[in-house]
Parts: sequence; structure tokens; C-alpha cells
Amino acid sequence: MKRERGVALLLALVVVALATMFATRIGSQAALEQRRAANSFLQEQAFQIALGAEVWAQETLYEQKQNSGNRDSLDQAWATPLPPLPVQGGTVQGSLEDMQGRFNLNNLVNADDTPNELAVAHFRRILRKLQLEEKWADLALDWIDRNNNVTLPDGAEDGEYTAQTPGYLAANQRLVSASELLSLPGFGPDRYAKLAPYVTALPAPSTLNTCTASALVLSTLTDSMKTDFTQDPKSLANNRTKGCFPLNEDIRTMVNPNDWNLLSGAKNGAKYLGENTSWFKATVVVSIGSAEFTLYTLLQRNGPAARPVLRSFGSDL
Ligand SMILES: [Ca+2]
Repeated sequence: MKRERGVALLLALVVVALATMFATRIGSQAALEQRRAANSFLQEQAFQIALGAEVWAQETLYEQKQNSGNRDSLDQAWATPLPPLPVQGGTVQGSLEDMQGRFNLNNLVNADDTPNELAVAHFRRILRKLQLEEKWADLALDWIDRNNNVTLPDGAEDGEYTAQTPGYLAANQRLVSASELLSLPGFGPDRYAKLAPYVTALPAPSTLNTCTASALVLSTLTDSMKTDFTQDPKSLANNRTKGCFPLNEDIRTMVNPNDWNLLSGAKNGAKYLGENTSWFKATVVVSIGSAEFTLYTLLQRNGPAARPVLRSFGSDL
């Protein structure tokens, strides 16, 4: 009798223990689900706010085009970042960058699949100025051009890439993102981090906007360039508070006549420089509660209207 009671008590204890474990599990699962739902609600809310800010960017560009005509320069309203503004439960901030102020990697190859000598030489000088090896210019060129002919001395095509482990093929098409440079064997994240602020991969050939180009990109334009803007970036910034600087005409005075003929398009009909842009990047950061959300949008301006052509969440374009 005593023994039976003992067994019954033990059973009861086991049942209680199991029930407790089960209840705890249900409780923590419910809490987890609740948290997941709340997070996904916050993410959704942040996403909608980011899209709203993207529309703000489009409107800013539209108004600028209506009001200030043909030049796109850093004294204009679009170039001033939007400070953190309160939204329900958090903040949103945004900024616009002229992507034609960067070196467009896709310019390395002409429409007829030949190398764009001016752009290739410019890219070599950018690499040199950053203390990176010039060989990456040939490698990038072959990665982008449609043909399978290795560019001498440093290029590589499928033969090189299929020999990697695991093997792969050259893209042989325009870059979608500058980060595709990381596909070149040995390029690596350190070189990319150095180069990334100065380059972009636009979906079409583009001129370089001298009103917005960085000191480094301007100073490496040609071998004959007399002005090294990197020596005095403050003065470059000061000159830009009143309007476009340097104008294309200013560059003419800084390079030799032969180089100017190339840059101005007088020699081959293709202008390398400009004072306006069709491509902007909008960066929007939304913070709500524990959720932070960054949206990068490539905007293409056609006439006064700018429309999104590429979006990236969390990682830069
Ligand atoms: Ca190729």
C-alpha cells in the first residue's frame, strides 16, 4: 500500500514536471513568436518610411532640375543631407550623392567592345594614387568586355577563372555593382575598401561631372594634369560652396592641349567630362526601436523626373 502510494506520488511529480516543462516551452515560444511579429512589423514600418524618403529624394531632384537648369553642383539643395527627422518611434535620415562624380567602371569598355583607352588610363592612375597595383585595370577590363581575348599584359579571361577552386567564368558583361571587383582572384576586401568611395558601376556610359567629382578622381584625369586637388581638399570644397567648380573650361587650363582634345571629345566625338548628371544614389537610414534599416537606391534622371532603377537593402550599391 505504502509502495503504491510512493509510485503514485512519483508519477504525479513526473507529470507536474513534464507539464511545467511543456508550459514553459509554450510560454517561451509564444514570447518568441510575439517578438518575431513585433520585429517584422517594425521592419515593415521602417521599409515603408524608407520608401517615403526615396520619394522625397525624387522630388528634391525634380525641383532642382526645374529651378537650377543644367548644372548639378554641390551648392544645390539636393547635396545637403537630410538631418535625422523624427518619425513614430524613431528617426529617418537621408542623403543624395551624384554617382557621375565617381569613376564609372563600366566606362572601361566602349559600346563596340573595344577598350576605352581614356578611361583605362584614368583607372590606372586612380589605382596608382591609391597605391594599388595597376594590373587591376586590365583584369577589370577583361572581366567586363564581351570577348574572351586576354588583354596584355595583365588581363584574364575564362582560362584563368575556370582554373580557380571552385572554377567560374568571366562575367563578360557590364558590372551590376562595383563590388563585383571582388570576383577578381586576389583583389580582396582591403583593396575594395580603398577603391570603393571613388568608383561606381552605372548601367550606361557616363561623363564625369567635374562639379561633384572627388579631388582624387579629378587629379588623376590625365598625365598632364597640373592641379593636385588632393593636396588641398578644403580649398576645393570652399570653391564649391558658390557653384560648379571646376568647370569643364577650368580643366582645359589644367591639362595639355592634346589631353584636352581627348577629354572634350574634340578628337573622337565622345565627351569624357560634363557638368551635370543622370545618376544619383539615395541613402536612407531608418531607426525604429531595435530595428535599423538602410536603403540604397540608384536613381536615374530622365528629363526632370528621377526614377529608381536599383535598390539594395543593407549593403551599398
Ligand atoms: Ca572578357
